[in-house]
Amino acid sequence: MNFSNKNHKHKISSMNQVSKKVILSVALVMAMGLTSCKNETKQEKELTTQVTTEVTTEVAMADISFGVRGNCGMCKSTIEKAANKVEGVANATWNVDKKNIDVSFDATKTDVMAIHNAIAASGYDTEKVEGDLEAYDGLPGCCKYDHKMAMNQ
Ligand SMILES: [Cu+2]
Repeated sequence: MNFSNKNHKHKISSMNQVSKKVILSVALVMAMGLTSCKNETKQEKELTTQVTTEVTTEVAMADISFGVRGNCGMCKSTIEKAANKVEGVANATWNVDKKNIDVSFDATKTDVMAIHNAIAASGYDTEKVEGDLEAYDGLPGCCKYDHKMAMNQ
């Protein structure tokens, strides 16, 4: 009687150990599954973001540099303002010594000629479009540049 009772107890405790082990390993597998799922989702998101950024940069943004005549700081302000007014232009910097302008623009929104035309409309010659004469007449005296001035110096 005593003996069998002992044996019975032993059986129960070993059963408990087995089921504990099973539960633990199931929990472990589930936890690992969850973790790896989360990681995959994160990685996928990161990849998608990277690709989108690269495509946007490659397809949309363009940098150009072309000649624009002008004399001084006021010319710089007028020329850059005219270029920046064109929708899609992100940045325009005119160089007073070199007589040229660097423009970054979104090629899906505008094109090079639209930028030339906008600058010419403000009275300034570009290497492709002559400055509007009426606008030129309205420029301050210091800005009346020489129409034969060399560009891209
Ligand atoms: Cu000027």
